[in-house]
Amino acid sequence: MINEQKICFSGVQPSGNLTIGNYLGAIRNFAAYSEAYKCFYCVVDEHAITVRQVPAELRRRTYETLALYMACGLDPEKNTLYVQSHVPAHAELSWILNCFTMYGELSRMTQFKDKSTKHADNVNAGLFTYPVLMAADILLYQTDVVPVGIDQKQHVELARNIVERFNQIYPDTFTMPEPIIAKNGKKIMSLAEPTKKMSKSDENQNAVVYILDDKDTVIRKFRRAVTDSDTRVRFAEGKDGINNLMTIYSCFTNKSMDEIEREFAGKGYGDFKLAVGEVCADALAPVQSRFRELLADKAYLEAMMKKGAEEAAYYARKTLSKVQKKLGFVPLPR
Ligand code: ATP
Ligand code: LTN
Repeated sequence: MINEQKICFSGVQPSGNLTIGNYLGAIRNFAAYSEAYKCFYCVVDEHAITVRQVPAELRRRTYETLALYMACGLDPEKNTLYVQSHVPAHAELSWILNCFTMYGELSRMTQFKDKSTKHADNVNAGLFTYPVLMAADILLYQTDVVPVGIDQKQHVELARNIVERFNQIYPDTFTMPEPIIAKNGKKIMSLAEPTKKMSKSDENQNAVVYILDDKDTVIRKFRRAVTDSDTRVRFAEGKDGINNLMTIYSCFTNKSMDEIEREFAGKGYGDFKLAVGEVCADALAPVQSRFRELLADKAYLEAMMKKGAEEAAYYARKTLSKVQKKLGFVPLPR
């Protein structure tokens, strides 16, 4: 807690173009915390290099992710928006927390298992200790709440285990963080394989709707979405494709599944898919135009990037110094 205000922290990797999964499961919900919490929203470029990145693309996406935060309604005056590698305390605390995290705990992380299958030629130590860096991100700010999609819940739980272990040895060091998972949109599925999470690093462009896709593309992608041989729009077990489209429609319209079933009674999948495409494209349009404006003003983006990093570094340093002192590290003599 900073001056009695509760803290909210979350991050997004600049590892690809952001998807409506990132939007509905995470970013869209961030702005809601700005009033009641002191919020830190980070572009986690150090996490992104756990899989190979093309430097020029990583650089471009780092700016873009920051601009998207703002385009999705995060005011840089009310939230601390910054880039992880600009605040060295993340990497420093991460090393320390590595010494308080067990090999067995990290081996059980499902994201590690998935990504090491997917990138079998590059199962590097960073991929394995990824959740420790994420714990460092969270714990550096004495975070109370962490809004994330459901795929990140296990990582936040690991951060909680680290807090428990660390605080037991060195009492009152870290605040215990709580994951906050959106009720609707916590796991948007791939349009091509609706049993798999929609992921920005998916190679199949048709499986993924990007926040920056234009209206025609959005409509085309939904039209091609994999469904089933039933014809009625209804939410039911085994209808993964339709369930996913209904979830997306519900996220954008705030309608319940019952209301959606009634709205499309007697209509086919074709009409429904078109409607999903339209509400999605209409919701994304204002985000896209704001994004373009922001991206055209690099000086402003850089000024905000700098301001965010300075603010974040101030709070991060405080926690890091406290941790170093507790561990017995000798402070640099003045
Ligand atoms: P990558 O494919 O590179 O692993 P990603 O698409 O999973 O990336 P992240 O940067 O890892 O995206 O995630 C940013 C935030 O978006 C996290 O809070 C994550 O839980 C959320 N998120 C990612 N994909 C989805 C999804 N399909 N549905 C809901 N939330 C999601
Ligand atoms: N691992 C997260 C991104 C992330 C994050 C965080 C989310 C890095 N550090 C701290 C919340 C809090 C992901 O979405 N893959």
